Amino acid sequence: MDAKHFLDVLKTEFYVGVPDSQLKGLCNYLISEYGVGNDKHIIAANEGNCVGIAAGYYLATGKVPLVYMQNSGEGNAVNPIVSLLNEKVYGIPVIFAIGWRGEPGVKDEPQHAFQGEITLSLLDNMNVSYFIVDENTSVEAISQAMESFEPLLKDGQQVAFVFKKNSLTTDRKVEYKNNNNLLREDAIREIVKSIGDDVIVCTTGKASRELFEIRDQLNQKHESDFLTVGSMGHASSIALGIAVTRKDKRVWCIDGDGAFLMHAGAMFTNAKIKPKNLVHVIINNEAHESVGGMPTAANVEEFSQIALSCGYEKVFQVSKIDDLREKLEIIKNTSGLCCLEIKCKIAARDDLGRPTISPEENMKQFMANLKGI
Ligand SMILES: Cc1ncc(C[n+]2csc(CCOP(=O)(O)OP(=O)(O)O)c2C)c(N)n1
Repeated sequence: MDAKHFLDVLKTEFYVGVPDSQLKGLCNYLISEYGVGNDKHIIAANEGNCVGIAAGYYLATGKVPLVYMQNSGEGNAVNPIVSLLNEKVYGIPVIFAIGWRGEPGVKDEPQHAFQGEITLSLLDNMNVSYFIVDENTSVEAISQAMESFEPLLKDGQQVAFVFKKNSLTTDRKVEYKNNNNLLREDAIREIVKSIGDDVIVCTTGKASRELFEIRDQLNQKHESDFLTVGSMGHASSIALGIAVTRKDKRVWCIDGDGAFLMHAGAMFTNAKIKPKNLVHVIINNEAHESVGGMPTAANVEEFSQIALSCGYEKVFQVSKIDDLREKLEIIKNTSGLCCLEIKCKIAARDDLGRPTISPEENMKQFMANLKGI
């Protein structure tokens, strides 16, 4: 179904979400129609923020907003849904559009499996009524679903449309680009080549897929890398937990700007603890490249300066490979909590694969390696 036809039925006038590859049609339509970061359409740092913003819109207008997200974001949204929107609290009506990754019976990546299984029951538990949309769902069916939702919304309840794969499209073309030249994959390769057997905790999305393939290309094992395939935004916290426990090992967190923003409070915790052996790399392409290139929530030129303000001891920003090489040498030869921001373009290889070992195997190898070194 065309995203425009879907939205025409809803008659909503305000949209807030976190981008999702399965909702690319909706995201691209909204961006081409309304732009982003204004009084019509906002991309938020995380799905809980989306719910808060939507609630604010309702308080200001009395109109029902649309919140869009991948089902992996349900967890981030649970608290404000049940303690803010729910009719036992304020009773704020919201329509959700949820991309259903890991739908039972449909092949998908391991991090989506359990979330996919519990997607609908989580909605049930939160008293959010839902309608499932697939490739063949008609606009009439959406209209009927909306008719049945109307009394619930009037009653201050929340409803959801859950989108199966390929069920939302758009013919609008949006080009996502920035002014940077460095490719994320090349930056990650440079880090891998430079850091010997130091430990890496890598963020959700294509960065981890690239890291996995880079190790193969270099004939190296995967045992030094923890791939944070799910739990977007928590890579630097995982790295912190390792760093404080293994003070003898340098730990590199490879973060994305979208992931960093999703749980930006982690940076403050890192800065408070100040492990001398933690290097927080932020690949800043100003975009959610892994799910289609949509812009991230922040308009931040220099994440490294934020790190400095938080209390990181050394901060660097690079946008060229030579400069990256040079800064990696400096970081390796000093100690202290460090942030290395790498400005990258919004791009990835078309033939990028996925890790060929399971998360469980990744963890086993990682732990065995950490124990032995
Ligand atoms: C809680 C949650 N919300 C949304 C997603 C979907 N998702 C996976 S990767 C990604 C984009 C990550 O962006 P960024 O950290 O900037 O890295 P990039 O892809 O640009 O390298 C998103 C939104 C997710 N995995 N988890």
